[in-house]
Amino acid sequence: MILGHRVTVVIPTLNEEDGVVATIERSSRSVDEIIVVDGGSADRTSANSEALGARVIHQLVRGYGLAYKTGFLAASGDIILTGDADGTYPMELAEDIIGEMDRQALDFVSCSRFPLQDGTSMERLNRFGNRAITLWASMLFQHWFRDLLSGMWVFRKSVLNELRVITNGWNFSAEIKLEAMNKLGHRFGEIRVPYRERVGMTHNVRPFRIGGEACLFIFYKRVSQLYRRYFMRTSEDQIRAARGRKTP
Ligand SMILES: Nc1nc2c(ncn2[C@@H]2O[C@H](COP(=O)(O)OP(=O)(O)OP(=O)(O)O)[C@@H](O)[C@H]2O)c(=O)[nH]1
Ligand SMILES: [Mg+2]
Repeated sequence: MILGHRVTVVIPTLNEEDGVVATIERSSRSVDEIIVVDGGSADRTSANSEALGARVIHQLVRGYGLAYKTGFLAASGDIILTGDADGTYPMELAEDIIGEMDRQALDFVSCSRFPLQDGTSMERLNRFGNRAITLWASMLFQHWFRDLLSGMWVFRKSVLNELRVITNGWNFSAEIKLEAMNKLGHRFGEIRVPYRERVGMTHNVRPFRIGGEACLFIFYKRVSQLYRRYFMRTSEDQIRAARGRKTP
């Protein structure tokens, strides 16, 4: 338990036998559960995770977003904390972040890597891509995001009911934050955290394709949101309107 909350850590993995060890070892001893969702690793990722006490779920269908959906369904905590299995995110800061979340009455926190504390922790191309995509989303959605593609989020599991996250691939990370910002309003916030250099080799070998797809997806998301707002009122929108909240 952390500050009275039951906390589940969800970590997606694909061939991260070294990184997953660094990630689990850095997680706070006070978390209640660590779920590793493995996308079919051919190395010792699963064995290393189990040896450190994590519960490993083998994903049936590949995909970064699907891994998270699988992990969220299995999580028993009332707070979920996520992070890449490559030792880049400060999992050890769970207590500080949850404390801040309670203080600010936030339901979804995205842990921003920017401004980078250590300039060498992220390759120049990655830094440019992350910044450019974040700026693109900020302009389209008229909300100043600091880091749309951070892989570390801390949120109350109950808010998942309010979010409509349709993607199962890499765009899941952008979409869950866009949804949280739109649907939760002031209950969404970004908190700056330190970011470290990756442990183990990268598997994300197509940055231009992934970056291009992210830009198109963000555009699609904005257009579909505006379309729903002006032309299509779903029962979900009606319920929200009846509760007196702004339609996203
Ligand atoms: N379960 C599962 N995990 C995945 C899949 N694809 C990627 N991952 C994991 O998702 C996390 C994020 O992927 P990364 O390769 O770190 O992506 P990135 O942070 O954009 O790239 P780096 O800067 O190289 O770290 C890592 O822990 C991967 O192992 C998948 O299909 N299934
Ligand atoms: Mg990573």
